[in-house]
Amino acid sequence: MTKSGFLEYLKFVRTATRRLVAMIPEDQFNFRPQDNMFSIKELANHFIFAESMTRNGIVSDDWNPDTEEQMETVDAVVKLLDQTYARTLKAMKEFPEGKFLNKDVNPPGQPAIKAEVAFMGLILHEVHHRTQLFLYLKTLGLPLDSSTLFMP
Ligand code: NI
Repeated sequence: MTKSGFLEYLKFVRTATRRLVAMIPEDQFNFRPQDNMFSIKELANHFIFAESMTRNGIVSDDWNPDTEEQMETVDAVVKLLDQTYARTLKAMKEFPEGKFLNKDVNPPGQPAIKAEVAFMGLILHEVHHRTQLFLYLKTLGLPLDSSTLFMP
């Protein structure tokens, strides 16, 4: 897929992800369904960190996130999500199409993959954890259904 195709798909995915993150009740930010599972706070921070880590790896071979600071409130995590997305859009717009399709990148602990496959992985990771967040919020009684995830 072309870079612009991926960015369009990320926009579609991100719209619902942001909607869900903004719905997190502040007083449930530390909720976790089981002791061995992410809390909502850890989950939201985790997939935002993963986005900047993967984007930085694709663009500059630096597999570090923009920040490792955990956001402690829902407002702060929404702001970090928006800021991270803006940086991803800027970085990807500046990244040449030819490199997007052909550059080999080396995610830590994994075999080399093409940049576009790594970017696909970034989106897949978000969708995976977004579904997890959806289930957490539904478990807490929020009025969610499939339209929450798939309406533009
Ligand atoms: Ni993950």
